[in-house]
Parts: sequence; structure tokens; C-alpha cells
Amino acid sequence: MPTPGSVPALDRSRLSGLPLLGASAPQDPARAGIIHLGLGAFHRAHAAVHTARALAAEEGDWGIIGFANRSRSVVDAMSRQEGLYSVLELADTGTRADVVDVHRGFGVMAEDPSAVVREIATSARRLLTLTVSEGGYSVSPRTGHLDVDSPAIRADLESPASPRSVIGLLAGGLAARAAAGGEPFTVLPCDNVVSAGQTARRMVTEFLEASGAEDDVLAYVRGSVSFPNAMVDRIVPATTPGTSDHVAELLGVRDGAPVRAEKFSMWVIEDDFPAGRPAWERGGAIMSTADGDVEKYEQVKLRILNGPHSLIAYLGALDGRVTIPEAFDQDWIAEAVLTLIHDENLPTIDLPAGFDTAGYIEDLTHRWHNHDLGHRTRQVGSDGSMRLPQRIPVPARFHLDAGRTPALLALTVAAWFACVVPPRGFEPGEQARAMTDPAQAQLQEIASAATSPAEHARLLMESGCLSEELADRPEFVDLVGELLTTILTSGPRAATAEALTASFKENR
Ligand code: CS2
Repeated sequence: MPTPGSVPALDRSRLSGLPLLGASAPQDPARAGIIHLGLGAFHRAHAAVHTARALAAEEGDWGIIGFANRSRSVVDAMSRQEGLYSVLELADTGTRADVVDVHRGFGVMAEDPSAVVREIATSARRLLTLTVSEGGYSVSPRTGHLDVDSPAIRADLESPASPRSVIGLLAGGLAARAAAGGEPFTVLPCDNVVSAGQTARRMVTEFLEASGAEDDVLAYVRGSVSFPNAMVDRIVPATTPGTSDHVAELLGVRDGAPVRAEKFSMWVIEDDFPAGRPAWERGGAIMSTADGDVEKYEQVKLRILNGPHSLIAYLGALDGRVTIPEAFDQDWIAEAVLTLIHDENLPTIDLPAGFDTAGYIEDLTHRWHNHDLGHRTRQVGSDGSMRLPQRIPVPARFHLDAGRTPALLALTVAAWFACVVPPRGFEPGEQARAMTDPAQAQLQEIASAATSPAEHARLLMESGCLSEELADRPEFVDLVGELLTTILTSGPRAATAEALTASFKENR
């Protein structure tokens, strides 16, 4: 392997000798039609890749102005590389690296939030994509409405002219665009959020109403701004220092901002773009005009992939497993996960017409076994307080309402508590300790008065941390308590056996 010093840096002068993914966007930043919020690895390995491929099929003014949330590191590295970076694709058939060239401007939301507002007001920008993770939508898990109790939303509602939260920035940007002539616009969420487009529209509208926006701004957002739903799917683990070395080995250049991903990539988008869009259907995405179809794909993704992914992460971490494939290699974890998928989640999904469910699950089990990817249990297990409300309450209530016990869904919650809000005296291990969650301190405080694991689980559930509707389902709350107790006394494997016995046997 070349040493760092001997490898030249990735820059435009070398581009002609490197494999380009799709095509370059037009160079002029003034012609960049897309704004992106959340310049993390997922966007760069997913939407940006599909956009580069779409540009290869059909030219257009679809460069991207990218804003990172808080950190400067990716923005600095990509600026140094004039927008270039490489995607390392780790497949069974081998690993390849290609360079993407579609980003034409950068910013950091936390440092210069007003730049986001200015960009949205600029008529040459025609759509905005979002990967700000579940928390960025500011939905209260308790009420399902705008989280007016969160400090960020509260501060923005007090001074809506200088917003900092994502929802506040979108509202401020759209108000500025309405004032600047009111040209149509699209906000396209690309996160694992239920009815992501509708959710974003609701939160922005609730924000505008609560901040006393003028009627004509509300009318503009209602009439000229679309918020399509979308299902996004590609496993993209965090970049590691080894990623740059791997790229250097394959491409002979040193990239300060590479990403790595599996080969699989799927993007299903509701086709509602009043100001135009790239030819994404020619870049590997599925554009859908069928009413409600994309929400069905979102359900498939959240309940077949994401919810079970959380279960692998929490059981795996409690079992000391560092990566998802190491965890999924354990037969007892795989059995729990497949039972969760087949018995508890699948019956709750209204499947898209013609969808090959068996094929998706088959592919998925293969994807979860990808050791080269090394996706960490600690990464998938982080931010459960934002992720599990998208993954657990709806399917759990579906069964509870019919008098059935969704014990694997309850196990997911119990294992999450054990990892991230462990009862006093329980040591969940290094992988679980490394999981982070913005609500961790608050949840610990809520459970601090508990004198038993069952009470610990009850206090957490009754706080509505997953949803208000699940808080008052004693049969579910008690089961989470029992499973948490077993995790503490006999370990995650015993709790899994207990859940498998307790789960209804409908489809077996
Ligand atoms: C994962 C997702 O971390 C998580 O919660 O379930 O990031 C998952 O890897 C992607 O959604 C795959 O498309």
C-alpha cells in the first residue's frame, strides 16, 4: 500500500485519469438546481450518486449546493477537492472506487444558517433534498406534532427571522422565496421517516402557523411547494481512516472525503416536482405517480429493514458483537430477526403492487452478512429515541388492537433500554456504552426513581418516549418490563428465547 506522503491528493487536474461515476454537473454554481441539507455519508453515497447517473443519461442544471449540519470536516475536504470525492463500493464481486463530481457549493448550517435561507430564495435553485436524520424533522414522539418543547424549535419560534433548526430554516427559506417572487419549489426528504414528505410539509406548516407567518406565505407553500414522499435504501457505514487508504490503493489518489457503501441502492420517489428534476429514473431511481405507492415502499423499508436492523444492533451489542454481520451470524439473533420480519412486521404492511417481498428479504439477509462493510452495531443502535418511534408503535398497535402479542417488537424496545438507558447496576458492555442518543440523559432521569427493571421499563414507556398510544397499552408495557428483567438476570439470548415463545404463531 502506498504511504500517505507518496500519494497525490484528489483534484480536478487528475479527474480525466480516474473512473467518473455517471457524469459531472455543469461547473457554474449559479446553474446548480439542487440544495442539499445534511452533507453526510448517506447523501454522498445515495442521492448524489443517482444524480450523477441521471446526468450521464440526460444533461441538466442539477449541480448540488451542499450544507453540512455542524461539522466543517467534510465541507473543508470537499472544497479543497473542488467538490470531488470517491465512493468505495464493497460488493461480493470485489471492491471498486469511482469519483463523483456533482457538488458545486458548500456551507455549514450551524455556522451560517442565513446562507440556507438565501439559497432557498434563489430562483435558480429548484429543489432541496434532505438527509438530516429522524431528529431533524422535529416531530414530538409523544404528540406526533411539531416538537414545540424542544429548545431549538422554541428558540426559532421566538425569532423566526433567524432560524437554526432544519424546520425553521425551511420555513424561513420558503417565506423568503415567496417574497422573492414565489417560484415553485420542491422539498424532498431522504430520511427513514414515515410519510417523510407529508411529515416535512406538516412540520413546516405548523411552524409557519405558530410563528405568525402571513397568509400569502402559507398559500405559497400550499400551492407552489411540493413535498414528495420517498423511500431511500442503501447501507452506508461511517467512513473510517482506512477508507482513504483503500481509495488510495484503488485510485492512486488521496481523498480526504471518501464514502463507502454496499452495492445495493434503491430510491423510490413520488413524482411531484413543480420546478423540474433530474432524470432520476434514468439514474437508477423509481419515479412513482401511483397514489400512496411510495408510502407503501416506505413501510416496507421501515418495517422489513430498519426495525429489524435495530433489533440486530441491540441484541448484538448486548452480546458483545462489534458489527451487524457478526451479530447477524449468531443463529439466535437471525431467528429473532426473521421472526420479527415474517410474523410481526410483514402482516402490517400494505405492500406496493408487484413488489417482490421474498426477493427483498433474501437480498437483505445477504446485505446484513456483508463483513467487508463492517457496519457497526453502535452506529445502528444510536439515536434510538428518534428512530424507534418510526419503527415500533404502528406495527405494535396493529397487533395489540387485534389481541395479539408482538413480543419481538417488545424485545427490540427492551434491548434498546438495556443498551442505552440501562437500569442502575447493569453493565451493557462496550458496544452498547458507545451508542449515543440525544434523549439519553432525559430518559435516565425519567427512570431514576425505579426500584426494579420492570418499573424502569414502565416509567420509560409511560413517558411516551415511543408514542403516547403505546404508553397506555399495559400488556405491551409489562412485556417490555419482563423482557428487560430477563436481559438483566439471564442475558439477551434467554430474553430472545422468551420473546420467541411469547410471540403469536400466526404465520408459522
Ligand atoms: C439503519 C439505516 O442506522 C439505521 O438505523 O437501519 O441507516 C439503514 O442502514 C439504511 O436505512 C439502509 O438503507
